[in-house]
Amino acid sequence: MSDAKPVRFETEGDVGVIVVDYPPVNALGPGVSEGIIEGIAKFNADPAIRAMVLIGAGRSFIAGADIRGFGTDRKRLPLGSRTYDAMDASAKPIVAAIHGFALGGGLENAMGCHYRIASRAAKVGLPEVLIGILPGGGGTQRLPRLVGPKVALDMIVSGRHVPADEAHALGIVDELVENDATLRAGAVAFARRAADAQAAGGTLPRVRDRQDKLREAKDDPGMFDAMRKSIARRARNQKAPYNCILAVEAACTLTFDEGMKREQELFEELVNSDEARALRYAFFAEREVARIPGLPKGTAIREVKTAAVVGAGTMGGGIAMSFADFGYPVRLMDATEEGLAKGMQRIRANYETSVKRGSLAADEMERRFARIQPAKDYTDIADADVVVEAVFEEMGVKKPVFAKLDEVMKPGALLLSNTSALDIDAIAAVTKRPQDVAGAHFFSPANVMKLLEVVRGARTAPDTLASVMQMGKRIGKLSVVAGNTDGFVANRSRAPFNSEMVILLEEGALPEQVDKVMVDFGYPMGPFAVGDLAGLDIGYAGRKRRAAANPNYRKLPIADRLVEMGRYGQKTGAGWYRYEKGDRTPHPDPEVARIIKEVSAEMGVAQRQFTDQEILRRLLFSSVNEACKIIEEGFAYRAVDVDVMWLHGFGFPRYRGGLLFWADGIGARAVYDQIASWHQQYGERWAPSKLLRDIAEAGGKLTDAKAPA
Ligand code: 3H9
Repeated sequence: MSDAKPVRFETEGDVGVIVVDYPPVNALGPGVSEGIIEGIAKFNADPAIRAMVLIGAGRSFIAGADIRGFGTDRKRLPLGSRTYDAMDASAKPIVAAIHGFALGGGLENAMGCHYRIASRAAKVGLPEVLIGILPGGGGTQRLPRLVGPKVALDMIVSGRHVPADEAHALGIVDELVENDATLRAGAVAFARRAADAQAAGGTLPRVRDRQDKLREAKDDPGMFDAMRKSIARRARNQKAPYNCILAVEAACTLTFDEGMKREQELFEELVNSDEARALRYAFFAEREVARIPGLPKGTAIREVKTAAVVGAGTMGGGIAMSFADFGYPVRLMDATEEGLAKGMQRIRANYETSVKRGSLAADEMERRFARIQPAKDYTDIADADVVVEAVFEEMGVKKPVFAKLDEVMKPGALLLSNTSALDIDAIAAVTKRPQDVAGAHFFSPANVMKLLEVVRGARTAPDTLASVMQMGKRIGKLSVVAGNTDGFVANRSRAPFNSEMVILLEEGALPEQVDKVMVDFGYPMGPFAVGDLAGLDIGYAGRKRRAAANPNYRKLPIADRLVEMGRYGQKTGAGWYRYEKGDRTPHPDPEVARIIKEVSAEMGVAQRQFTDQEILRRLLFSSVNEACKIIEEGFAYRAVDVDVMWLHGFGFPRYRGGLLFWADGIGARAVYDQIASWHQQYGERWAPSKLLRDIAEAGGKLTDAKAPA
């Protein structure tokens, strides 16, 4: 960090400009708020200045409080002496000039100003809830006064980013300018007009004085309870969304100053909570995974402008949509004309569903669909910058595709395989350019799921890896690098969980009991219900493959029996649960309970009762142990890689940080001791990871785990 002050003061004739310059995103780091206060005092004292503009340097207005400061003993200015208090007390008008993002404390500062003007591409919002806190800089008191409590509740409880034109329509922003380049001039002109209006006898509008919009709560006092009810499921186990509602409610029932005090109390309840710590960890983990250790500085990135996808099945179609959704022309090919036609139809149907649901405009759908062009054969895709193979998950099918891609694709094209487990080196070996080959494991549905597991083969070139990571970012994915091990990082770390959940049944648990424990923990669905949704035949094929390759493979006879009886899950109306025709609700099935008993008896396993905690720990500790092995063997760089995969690939509850962050909450020592004891009881599958043992013995943290250098 340079010695340069984070806030500087400039003048444009009779307008003082307060410029926040604290890269990369103008967070309210040390000295920023103090600098804004100093600027307001300075320009108020300067008789040559009639009005002020508050603006951000670089790519954003202000992205909010400095999140790194939370959880430390960071000092905060006391109530009554903060930036917005100085704004409220200012005798001269202040105009916030917003470009990029005005988030959290950024929007709170903007709302402290008398006026707000924004560039059309700007976004505003109060996303604090997403990091487990609430807008603690007056946001819960000022926003309801500006837009009414209903809209304020929606924005604050969802944390969503609101585009400038919507913010303008809502009254958050007073005026729009076309682009960032004209923002400063527009704001200075606006400030002069404000000064003229003031000179003509007008008063300065302060958001804190507004009452008109708060009346909405008097007309509809039930809105707060309705909001609590509507979030009950998704906000379970969390406190921040509820404190947000309480704070907005306070804005409607208390005076402004009392409301500010209430906001402060509700903020303090949250800022050091487990929930907030976990969400902050997740926020930084998602950014950390983009950093690839050991990547040579200045590694050139291959620019991806066009894409191709081979295989027009569900995955291939979803991958093609992922490119099209972010503006890339993409060619889709398939082994058969019929497969291609079906694939194109499926894509169209998926888009149409989004239009029907209202999440996609019809004209935007047409633009996206038009970007996906069917390709007749390999020559049609030869000039694409990247090709993603998404054919059947079998080496014998994938290898010939890669041999063909090697033949036709232009030099330097990225050759990616969408595989969830197959050996990427074996795939690369059929080409004469293994340096250009990597795995690109998309999760299903590929156009929806954010995780992209990028698999680094033994010969994948550093610039290939960096280019695929960049490509992932450009198509809206969170890309995480994994090494080439069976199941890579995501599925390998998840595999023991998948076995353990069925083994629990052998010992006396029921699918509905296990599912309830995991839903109560925070998963959107229980693992057995998810299995039924995905189709039980998929896991069955994988188990057969692994059992054939490894005589010590732990078989799962109950799961196998269901599949052999034709119970494939939702698609056959029965799996771990039974389903009514046309309905996806899982119903516990006595027939499944009977099969479980029967197979367990055949296996000679005694049945017993389980506590919820034992179920939870049996499932998650098995994966914690495996994740440690993966890091120890160098297939994941560090703990955040595993945690981000669990958050975005498997629906692990975000407010628990991630698998290894959660385990740290219990403590590496306690986790290790339990695993060691299960090792004694159950044998080899619970053999503890050496890395886990080392961390436990050193009193360390799993989130500090790193691959050997
Ligand atoms: C708040 O305001 C509380 C107040 O109500 C009251 C307090 C009392 N702090 O995401 P990017 C870093 S709470 C510290 O890759 P993008 C980020 O880690 C705050 N650092 O860029 C990254 O660092 P690195 C409410 C921050 O263009 C770099 O900036 N605000 C912060 O994809 C670039 O970030 C939020 O929750 C921060 N506030 O997205 C907004 N923000 O390069 C959080 C970013 O070392 N931020 N960094 O990895 C965001 O949502 C996105 O960063 C943003 C830009 C949309 C702004």
